[in-house]
Parts: sequence; C-alpha cells; structure tokens
Amino acid sequence: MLHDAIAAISTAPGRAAVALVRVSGRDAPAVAGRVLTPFRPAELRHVRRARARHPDSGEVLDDVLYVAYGDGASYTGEALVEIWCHGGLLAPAEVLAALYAAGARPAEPGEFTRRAVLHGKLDLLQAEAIGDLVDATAPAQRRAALHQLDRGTSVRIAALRDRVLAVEALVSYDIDFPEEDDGPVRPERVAGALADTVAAVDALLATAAEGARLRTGALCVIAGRPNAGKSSLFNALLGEDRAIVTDLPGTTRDAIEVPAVFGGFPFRLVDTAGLRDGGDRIERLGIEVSRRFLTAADLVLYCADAGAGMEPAEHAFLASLEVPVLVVRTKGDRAQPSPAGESGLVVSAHTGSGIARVREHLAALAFQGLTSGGSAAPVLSRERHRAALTHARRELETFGEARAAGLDAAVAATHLRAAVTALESVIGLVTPADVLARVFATFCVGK
Ligand SMILES: Nc1nc2c(ncn2[C@@H]2O[C@H](COP(=O)(O)OP(=O)(O)OP(=O)(O)O)[C@@H](O)[C@H]2O)c(=O)[nH]1
Ligand SMILES: [Mg+2]
Repeated sequence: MLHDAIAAISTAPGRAAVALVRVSGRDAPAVAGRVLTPFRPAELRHVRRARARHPDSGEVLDDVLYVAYGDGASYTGEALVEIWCHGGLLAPAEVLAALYAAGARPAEPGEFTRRAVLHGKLDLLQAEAIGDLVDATAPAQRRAALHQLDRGTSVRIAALRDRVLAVEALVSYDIDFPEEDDGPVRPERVAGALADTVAAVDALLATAAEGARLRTGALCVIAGRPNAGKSSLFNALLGEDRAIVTDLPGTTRDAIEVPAVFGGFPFRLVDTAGLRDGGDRIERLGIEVSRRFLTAADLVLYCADAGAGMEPAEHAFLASLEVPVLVVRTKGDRAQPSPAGESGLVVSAHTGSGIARVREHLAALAFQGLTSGGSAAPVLSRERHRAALTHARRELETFGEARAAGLDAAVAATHLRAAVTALESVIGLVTPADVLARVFATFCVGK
C-alpha cells in the first residue's frame, strides 16, 4: 500500500446537490480523522454522518456523509475514505482544502485508478474501460466499455497468450535435446500451431478499425452537388437547425462537424460545400475543405436530387470512393418517381420521411461487425492495443521464418517470448512506467 494519502473531488464541478471527495492511501484514515468528527475508521463500509472541520481553525465547513473502506476492499485497493459533502463550488473545495491541511496531497489525473492497477484491483484494459465509460456518449460505447470492464477483452488477449505459450511448450523439446534428429514433436505440428495463433491474432486485429471508430465516432461526410439538399438533410438527421439552408447553390462554404448518435452508435456528422467546378474563390476553398474531409471519412452520405438524374461525373466520383457510401435521393416530397436505373434511398428533409432509415443504414454501414449479430464482440479499442498485437504478430512470423531456416530452437524461441511479452503488455501484466503514464494522462482528476 502506498503511504501518501491523495485527495481529490471526484464529481464534476458546478452547482449540484452533492459532491464526492475521496482520500486514498495508508494514511487516509488518519487524514480523514483530522477533518471529520465523529470519525470511526474501524467501521468499514458504513455510511456515517459527521461534521467536516478545518484541522487548524476548527471551523465547521459542512455537514457530510462518509464511508471508510479497508485496504483490499476499496476501488484503489488501499485504505480509502469517501466523503459526500454538499455540492456547488465552495463546500467541496473547502473540504478538499481541509484534507490537504490534514496531510493529504492533491491527486494527479487518473491517480486513483492508477493505484487500483498497481494494487491488482484492475488490469490496464479495465482501467482504460473506465475512462471509456466516463467519456461514452452513445449506448454502443457503454456496452463495449462495460464488456471490457468485465475483462471481456482481457480474456481474449490472455487466450492468445496461452496459445503462444503452447507453441513455446512444443519447441521446448528441441531446446532441451537439440542433438536429436527427430524429436517427438514434428516440425509440421509446430508450424500448424503457429499458423493458428497468427490467424487468431489477425481475427482480433480485424476488429481494431471498428473499435477505434466506436471510441472516436465514425466520421460521416455528407457530399453532393450544390443545392442537392445536403444541409437540409444534415439538419434533419441532427434534429436541429445547425447549418444554413437557402435555395442558392453554393450556400455552404465551410465544413461543419457535429457529434451525433444514430441507432445507438457514435458519429461525427459533417456537412460540406457542394462539389462543382467553378464558383468564386471562397466556394473553391470550401470545396477543397470538402475534399479533405472526404479523404478522412469513414463513410460518405451522398445526396442527389430525386427529381433529376445523376450525372456521369457523379457516378465517377462515387466509383472513386474507397469507403462505404450511402446514396440518398433528396427532396422526395416533390419528386416524380425516380428515373429508371437510378437507385438510392428516397428521403425528404421537409416531411422527415426516410430520415429514420438513413440513420439505421448509417449505423449498419459504419459498425457492420457490431450490428450484424455479435453485438458484444470484443474489439480492440485503442492504438496501443493494435500496436502491441501487430508487434506480437511480427515476432510470431519471425519465429516461423527462423525455424524454417533451421535456426537453433532456443534462439528462435526468443521471438515467442517477445510475442508473449507484447500480449501481456496489452492486459498490463508487465507494463513499463511510460505506458502507464500515457494511459492515465487522459484521465480526469478524481478518477
Ligand atoms: N421540397 C423540398 N425541398 C428541399 C428539401 N431539402 C432541401 N430542399 C431545398 O433545396 C434547397 C437547397 O437546400 P440545401 O440544404 O441548402 O442544399 P445544399 O446541398 O446544402 O446546398 P449547398 O450548400 O449550396 O451545396 C433549399 O431551397 C431547400 O429548401 C426537401 O426535402 N424537400
Ligand atoms: Mg449546404
């Protein structure tokens, strides 16, 4: 258990009925005892009422509730006291200042969770999941974070590590008896187990792109010719008037990006300037911005007026895109049945018809793996995970090549060790301090 007591306000600042102030560390009960009267540190996990006083002046600061936790049975894994005081700006700040005066020091961002990891209460993936849960804005993000918090991802990575350990066991005979020509384990068996392991790594890596999208929101760019009804559709999808709409082609000059949730999934929806040649200087700059967004897009929502046929240039543009595209035919309320051969979902921003279906289609397009059945499938959610698995895969391949080239088994097996270490670093079983620092850098104080 770490000695120094750390303290922080764990709830968001501002006007509120209550706020939570936490103090953790071996000295936490002693620190809390200098502030709370009465204080019964031996009564663990009981809610008690007390007065919070400044330890120097003795002035009463607030009427509070507190709970004391013993080490091993708290969030941080060490002695912890939670103090529920009144909310707002003053009461929590004064209680916190009293805890500082009583010997606690300010907690760094994420330090409570970091201590939980150090004390084995959480692994690194679970700690990241807590950060994701706090940041979640869409139900699908919450589902994925809770799954990771339940060790869903940890179990998958640990299973991968076990597979590598099994390959290691297979080659151990060759290491112990290198002079034997034909050991009990045939090389093909090792090669087969290795190939299966690489395939399992690939299966997990295949979820990385979707996992990243789930954390950051899928970038959905609305594109189309000027006046196609892009901004109207943008507003209809968001349910509020964010972008200016006029009957003049070239109204939208700049890209507008707004976070949104469709079908429970997170999106960043972008309205852009209509694509055409010509226009004035500002419009041409706007079209440049549109093109930049299009190269970064996860998917494109293409608008074409339902009342008109699509031009060859539009078909060429659609064919040039490398990301999923949803084509919608706009202004469906005033259009005749669409010209033969023209496809696309018919919508009307004015009547709202088809808008719900657009949202559903976007969710299915951007989050195919999660919407088609396996809704709780564990996904790699961060670049850190992807990089470590890619590293592990490279080591496995190098091992295979080394064995095929007849390299000494003991030497080749060092690559299996390296693969195991890379996988363990994802879960946080062996995690260098700089990795920990990077993971917790994004946490808020009090978490
Ligand atoms: N009847 C009808 N008119 C629509 C609909 N959607 C858009 N419009 C009209 O089409 C015109 C252009 O709409 P915008 O949403 O500004 O089109 P845009 O594609 O953003 O145009 P630019 O920003 O100039 O590229 C406006 O006069 C809208 O009122 C619709 O669903 N039904
Ligand atoms: Mg517009």
